[in-house]
Amino acid sequence: MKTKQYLNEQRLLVEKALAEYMLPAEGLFRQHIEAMRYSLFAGGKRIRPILCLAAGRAVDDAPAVEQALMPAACALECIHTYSLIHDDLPAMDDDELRRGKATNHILFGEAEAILAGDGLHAFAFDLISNRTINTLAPERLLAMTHCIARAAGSLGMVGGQALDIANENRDFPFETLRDIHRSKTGALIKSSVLAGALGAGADSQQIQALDAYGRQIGLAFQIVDDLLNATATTEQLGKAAGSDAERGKATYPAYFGITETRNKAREAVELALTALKCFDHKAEPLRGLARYIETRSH
Ligand code: GRG
Repeated sequence: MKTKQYLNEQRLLVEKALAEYMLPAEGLFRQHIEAMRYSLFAGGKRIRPILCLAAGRAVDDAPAVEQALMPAACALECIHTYSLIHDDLPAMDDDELRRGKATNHILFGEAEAILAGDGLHAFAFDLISNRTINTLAPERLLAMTHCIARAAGSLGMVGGQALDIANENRDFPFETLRDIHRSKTGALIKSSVLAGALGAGADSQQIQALDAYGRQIGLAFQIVDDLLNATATTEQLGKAAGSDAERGKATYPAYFGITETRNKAREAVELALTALKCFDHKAEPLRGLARYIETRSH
């Protein structure tokens, strides 16, 4: 199956599951849940949940496994969406456009947007710990929960954002940029792969290989994000293009120029593909995803 078709089918499956799991906007907390739903259903490529499902398939392609991974896959999307809402706030990147629509705080106000992000963050762990929708063995769920919580927190995404903010308007060595990318964006992407693998019962050799794959595609994803910010249009991206240069942000293109940055993204994807050597045809979706990450246009 072509990667484009696979991505489309998986995205629809994830959206169907999100629609089933997500709290309805009714009752006492209607307005708050409305704000959460607005960003969660505003579109988005759903790459993190798709990676989780694809990593599970690489280990065990029984349809029941994919079904069993769905709550965790959706939890990853909730965490990602919360991070986007908070990242867009005036205190952070102060953006007005996300996924082609007004950002959460523009529509609901700053306080509501903070709470919508907080609500989605907590809801992610509600999903992954809810026994009525999870069929995986408790020890697998616990391992996945720890993997995702660690990646989302202070040693991962939140830590990376803090490092990014602390270094704004400063000159810093390339190694710091690499650390920011690895934690701010890479950690949640890598944990999406590992959570799928843990849920599907991967052995230690498979975990080691997927750890390397996840690290490389996480890096490639942010390098390409830097490239797109510098080269694509706001219409293509559904978010402000050229904002990194405007803010004088350190990025891969700022360090290396466009051509060398493209080479670095390709190198990371090649390393990711090499890491999958021990997997058979069941890892084909993961291979397609790595190539897609290098060539994506938004
Ligand atoms: C805790 C107050 C508080 C804030 C946290 C953690 C955080 C703010 C922000 C996370 C950092 C962040 C948003 C990194 C950018 C990652 C990135 C490249 C996002 C775009 O992801 P895509 O392209 O987006 O997958 P779609 O819209 O397709 O889902």
